Amino acid sequence: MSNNFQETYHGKKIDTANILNIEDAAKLINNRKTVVITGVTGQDGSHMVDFLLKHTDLLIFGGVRRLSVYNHKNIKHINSDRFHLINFDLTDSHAIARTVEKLQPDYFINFAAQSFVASSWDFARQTWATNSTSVLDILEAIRLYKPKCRLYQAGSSEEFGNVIYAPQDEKHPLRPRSPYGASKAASRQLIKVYRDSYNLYAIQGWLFNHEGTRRGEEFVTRKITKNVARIINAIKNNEEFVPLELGNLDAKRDWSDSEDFIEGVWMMLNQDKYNPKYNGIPEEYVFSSNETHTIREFVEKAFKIAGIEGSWIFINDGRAEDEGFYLKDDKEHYKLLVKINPKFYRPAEVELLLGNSNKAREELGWKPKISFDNLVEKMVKWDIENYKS
Ligand code: NDP
Ligand code: GDR
Repeated sequence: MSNNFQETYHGKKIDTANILNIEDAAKLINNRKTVVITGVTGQDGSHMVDFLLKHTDLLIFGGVRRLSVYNHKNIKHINSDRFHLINFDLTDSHAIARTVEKLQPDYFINFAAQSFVASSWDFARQTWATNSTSVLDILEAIRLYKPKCRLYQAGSSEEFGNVIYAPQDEKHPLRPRSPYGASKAASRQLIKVYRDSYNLYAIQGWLFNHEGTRRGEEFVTRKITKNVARIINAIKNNEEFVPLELGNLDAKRDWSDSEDFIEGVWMMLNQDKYNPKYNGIPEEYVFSSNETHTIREFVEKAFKIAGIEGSWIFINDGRAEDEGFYLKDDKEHYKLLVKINPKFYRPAEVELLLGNSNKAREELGWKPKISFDNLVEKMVKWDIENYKS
């Protein structure tokens, strides 16, 4: 991304001038191999840009949609002539077709989505348009304009939903519990139909939850680590603070590090290179840590890393909402750190996710590097170091 910034907002650079239309982007290609990555302002897309700049010589076009206030903090560190932003919106089929026709990408990595499960009940139709209809548009564009383009579509453990066995592997049936989960299950079916019908290299992994310091602040892990930083800062300064409010503490998730999964996505897209037994038909894989933890455990660990040993205590009659996470000070006073707010409960919950990623480990040689403990520590330390009141 060049440094031709034209405006500043609250002292930060914004790069409106550098977002290319497709025709101008096409002029930059000059026979180079190209990848289109959507969702580059998000967690996974931004890590994928970093990964491909480091490990390949691909020309990278990162799709961003038009917003009134730019949110490019996950990509503002990137300064490379091989990375360019393009105007792109998943809900515009013309934009999708134009992107594939004019850029002729060798890879299309679709990380963009309405990715927040809780909002998918409030915006079910928008979730469907963004996560499912758009995938049909991408598949059609690839079929028509660049059938050799390899497509990665971001699938989710939320497709397993109301699980019938654990750990969940590639054979687990799709039993989504939210409009989000249903939208990803639908895109999986579309991908398979197009792969089988037109012989496309089009795949959708099942990625279990993955997190990190670029994670959006409404997802539970980052919400916890940001609030731990806020609360520890208040305690250190002897200031009052409001407790962190959460919903269901007993849901279990299989959490990993986003950067570990990015490498796995690239392996899935290049099975001819990574799988010695590859037979010309791409496989789909589960990516997971193969461990599960409750939200409660994440809370305990995050506060502990910040130096706070809290305890869960029930007040009143022991309803779920009457439980809190408390800090007892040296004068035997209790301070409420975390409370339950039923507004964060979902209309339907996925209670248990526990993955089995052995197929990816055995066939692709993929292995995660960051453990659950390392992940929590990394996120808490980052948020404490970067805390701004
Ligand atoms: P994020 O929420 O961090 O990023 C989502 C990205 O999608 C953002 O860049 C957002 O742009 C973009 N986007 C949303 N709507 C549109 C649109 N209409 N047109 C163009 N871009 C759009 O998600 P993650 O990086 O965490 O996840 C990446 C993908 O992987 C998603 O598809 C998600 O559903 C899926 N997934 C994620 C998992 C996880 O644990 N992280 C697990 C399994 C699957 P903007 O910044 O403008 O909002
Ligand atoms: P999830 O992630 O729904 O698994 O989807 P999220 O972090 O939002 O929720 C995980 C679990 O925590 C419980 N929870 C809360 N969640 C949020 N966001 N806020 C709270 O206050 C809270 N309290 C408890 C939730 O009920 C849930 O059980 C993520 C997304 O990245 C998807 O895009 C991806 O597909 C899946 O992971 C795999």
